Amino acid sequence: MPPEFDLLLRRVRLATMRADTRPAARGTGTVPRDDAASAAIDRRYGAVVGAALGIAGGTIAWIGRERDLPRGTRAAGELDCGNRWATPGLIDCHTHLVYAGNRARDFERRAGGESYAAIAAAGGGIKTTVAATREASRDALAAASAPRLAALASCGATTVEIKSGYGLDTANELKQLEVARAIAEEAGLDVRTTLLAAHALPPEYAGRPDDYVEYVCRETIPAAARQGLADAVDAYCETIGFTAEATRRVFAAARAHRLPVKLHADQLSDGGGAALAAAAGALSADHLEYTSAAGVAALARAGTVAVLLPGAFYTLRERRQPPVGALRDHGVPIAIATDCNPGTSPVASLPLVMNMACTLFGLAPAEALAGVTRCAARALGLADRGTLAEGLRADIALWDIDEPAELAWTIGMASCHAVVRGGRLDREPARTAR
Ligand code: DI6
Ligand code: FE
Repeated sequence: MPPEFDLLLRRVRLATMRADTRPAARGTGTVPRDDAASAAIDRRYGAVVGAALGIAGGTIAWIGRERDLPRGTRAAGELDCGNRWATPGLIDCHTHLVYAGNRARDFERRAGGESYAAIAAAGGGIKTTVAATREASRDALAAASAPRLAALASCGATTVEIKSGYGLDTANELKQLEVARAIAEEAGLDVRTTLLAAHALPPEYAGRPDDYVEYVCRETIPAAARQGLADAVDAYCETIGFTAEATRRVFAAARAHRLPVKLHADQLSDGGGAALAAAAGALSADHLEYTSAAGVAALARAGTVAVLLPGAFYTLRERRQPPVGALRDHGVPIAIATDCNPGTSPVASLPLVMNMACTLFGLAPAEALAGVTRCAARALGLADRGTLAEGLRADIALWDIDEPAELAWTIGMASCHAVVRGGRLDREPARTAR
C-alpha cells in the first residue's frame, strides 16, 4: 500500500543532525558528494541531499532520496523546497523571556562603567524586573513577552523552554508559568516551563535566604507541581544567587514532587554547581564558565547536558570561557541557548547565539547546530525531537542558505523560509516578529 502523507516536502536538502550518520533503512544515507571534504561536512550534519520528507499525523513518516519515494505515493499537500536546506526545528532550551519592564537604564549605567553586580547591589538589576513583573497583569505580561517569543519563532524555533524567576512568590511565579504556556499556545510553539523560584532573594526576605528557600520548598514547588505548571525546577547556584546547600534543598523538594531539575551553575565562580547538578541527575547544567575538570567528568558520568549561554558571556564581557575542550573530550553533549533575559542576555535569536558559540567559544558550526537541535532536545528531556528521523515530531525549519554552516556564519542574514511545527506548515515564520 503506497504511503499517504498529509504533507510531502520535495526537492530538499536535509541536515538531519543524527549523531549516527550511518545510512539508515530505506537508503536515507548520506549521498556522497564530489569530494572527501564535502562528504566529511555532510557527515557532520547527517546530510541527505536530493531528498524528500513525508509527514503524517504530525510526525515524520518517511525520509529518503526523492527518487526512492515509493511508487503511487500520495500527499494532501506538497511543498517544493527549491533545493533549500532543512534542519530540525530549532530548540531554545534556556530562556527567561516572560517578564515585564525593561532594563535599558541598567544598560546605560553599565555603559557608564558601573558593574552588573554593583547595579544589583544598589537595588537595580533583577529587583527592577521583579517589581515590574509582580505589578503586571497576566494580559500585560503576555503582551510584553509574546514579541520575544515571536522573534525566536521567526528564526526557526519550534520548541522553547521558558523559566519563571521574576515573581519570587508563589502567586507571581505561577503567573509567569501560566503566561509562558498561554503565549506559546497562541504562537503555535511547543513550550517547556521551568520553575526558577530560587533565582534571587525577594525584598521581603532580605537577609533571610534560608527562610525563603524553606518557603520555595514548602509552598511554591508543591503548588507548581499540584497545578501541573512546571516541567522542571531550576536554581541559580552562585555567589550572588543561592548556596550549594540551598540548591540541594530545592532539588530534594523537586524530587519529592517528581520534577526533573536543571541548574544555573558556575557562571561567575566555581561553586561546584556542575558536580552538584550531576549528582542530582539533572537534565542540564547551564553557563559553566568556571566549571572545573572534576565538574566536567561528573557531568559525563551522569549524562547531564552542558548548556552554554554565550549571550550572557558576551553581555557581561566575561573573560573566562567554559571548558569546551574538556566537555568534548568527555563526550558531554553541548547545547546552546539564548538565556533570553533583560539583564545579562537580551537576545532572542538562536542563529545569533550559534554565531557567538562559534566565535566566542570556538565551537564548529555543526556543533552549534547540534547545540540548538539534538543536544537542546536532550537538555529538556525530550526524545521525540531534535533530529530529522522517522517517527519523530515533524518540527522542521527550511532556510534560504546554500550551506548549513551559514546559520552560524552570518549574523541576521540566514532567513527562515518556512517552518513546520508538529506537522503544520507556516510559510511566513517572520510575519509575527515585532
Ligand atoms: N543568570 C543570569 O545571567 C540571569 N539570571 C541568572 O540566573 C540574570 C537575570 C537578570 O539580570 O535579570
Ligand atoms: Fe539563565
